[in-house]
Amino acid sequence: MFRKVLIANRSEIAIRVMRACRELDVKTVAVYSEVDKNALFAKYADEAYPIGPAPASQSYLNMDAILDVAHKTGAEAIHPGYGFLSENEEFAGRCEKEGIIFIGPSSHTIESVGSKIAAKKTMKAAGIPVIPGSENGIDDLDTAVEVAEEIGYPVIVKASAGGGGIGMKVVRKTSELQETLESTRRVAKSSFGDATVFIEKYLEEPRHIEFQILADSFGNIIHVGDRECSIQRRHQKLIEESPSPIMTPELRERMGADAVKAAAAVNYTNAGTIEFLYSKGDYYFLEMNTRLQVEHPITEVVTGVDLAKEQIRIAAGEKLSYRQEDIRQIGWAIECRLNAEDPLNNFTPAPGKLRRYRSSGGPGVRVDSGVHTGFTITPFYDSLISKLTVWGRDRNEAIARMKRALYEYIIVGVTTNISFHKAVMNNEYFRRGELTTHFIEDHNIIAEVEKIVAAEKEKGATLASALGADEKKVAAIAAVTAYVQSAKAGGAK
Ligand code: MV4
Repeated sequence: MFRKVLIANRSEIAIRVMRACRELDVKTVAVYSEVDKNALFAKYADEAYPIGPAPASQSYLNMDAILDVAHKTGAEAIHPGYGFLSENEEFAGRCEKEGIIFIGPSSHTIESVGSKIAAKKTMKAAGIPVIPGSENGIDDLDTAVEVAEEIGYPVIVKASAGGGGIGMKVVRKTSELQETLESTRRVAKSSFGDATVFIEKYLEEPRHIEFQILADSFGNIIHVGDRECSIQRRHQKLIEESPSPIMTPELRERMGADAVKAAAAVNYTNAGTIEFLYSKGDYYFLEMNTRLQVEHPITEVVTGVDLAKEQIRIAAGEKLSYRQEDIRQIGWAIECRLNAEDPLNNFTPAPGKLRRYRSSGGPGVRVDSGVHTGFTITPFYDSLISKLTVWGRDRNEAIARMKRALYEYIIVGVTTNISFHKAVMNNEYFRRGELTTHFIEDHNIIAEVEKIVAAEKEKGATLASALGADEKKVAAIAAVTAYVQSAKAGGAK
């Protein structure tokens, strides 16, 4: 096992990885940007070093500065967390060259799934279902028309180097094809430096289902079950659950076996995720994520597997400590991402200082967070405040716990999306497990959020005037009132 690991990330995921290190008796090195000097993760570490100014390009993406700290502190390995350098083949490659172990797959594996066209070809050759479409990049209209007519409209044009939903557009008829081909190529070139695009059948209301993978350096690969991540906004996941409400033992067997095959096809090692789109009873390989994901806690909660510790053990050359038959998903987990953002203003980030922050707890509740009262959420990084994960013996118990926990949160100083999560937990389609990637629009969730926000404001204002409190205290009182009211009402109604 390593003696010392550097964590090249910030906030809750840096803490998550350091917790794993501490349980493994491994010393931790944090690196932080100027605005994170007083962040919890920097204090949690055994050692912490500044790596540059706030903009990520000058700090958390600054390979030279990070590698320099690793060498100077004698860290034997680097855990990249998610985002930032976690799926950067150049960084993984530099670690390999400089004798530092990158806690993730090889730079070669990262590169081989970075191109969507190449990844799709590899998976198809391995016998894994892929969405019908062009085998190669498309640069002329004639080929595009031919492919589109063969698979039938609607089709989607996607950037091969794309990610995060950027560089993809739906085409519903031939007359739109030329313009979309050109515009998608332009976006692909400017966003990813590679104009290559491809075409595939557009699935109208798919569900996003993914499988967690663990693979060691001895050829052992297992899957650690499924997650469903259909509830998202502009390709930002907001709610995830495990298992997927549509999962059956037979489907899990088939998809899980394909996920393992997919990992084997790219010589995968460490933790990874195989994403599938599910539509009308069929599933298709979508892409592979070569990192520990934001939503990993739901898998940990239903399986008992500590994914971060497994990652570190694998990187240190240990064999997988589980066989496939040891993995069982017990009960139900749901994660809500609590962000500083305004669901009533297009989910626009709402950075600011947390004047009060109190999270939830109690039975079946797990909180992964990197903030504290007095901490400022800056516009430089994503606006995650807290990942709230609950476990229940079944889906209904998990939903009831989530509602109870959401009402226990007290956050004053920034606008959050907690109201959005309350609305979803109350939605009849959500409660029935009827999810799609268009869930928020399809069920007019924002109208429900408006009602919740208005009711909570009203409650706060009434109490504030009764107490003769000034304007500034109203928000704080509203938050406390919600907490007290929910306790009185039994919370999870
Ligand atoms: C699709 C699709 C429908 N049909 N491909 C969005 C992110 C990118 N990685 C792939 N995405 C999609 N690809 C075909 N052929 C719908 C989406 C999609 C989506 C996928 C997963 C989760 C949320 C999504 C939201 C909108 C669109």
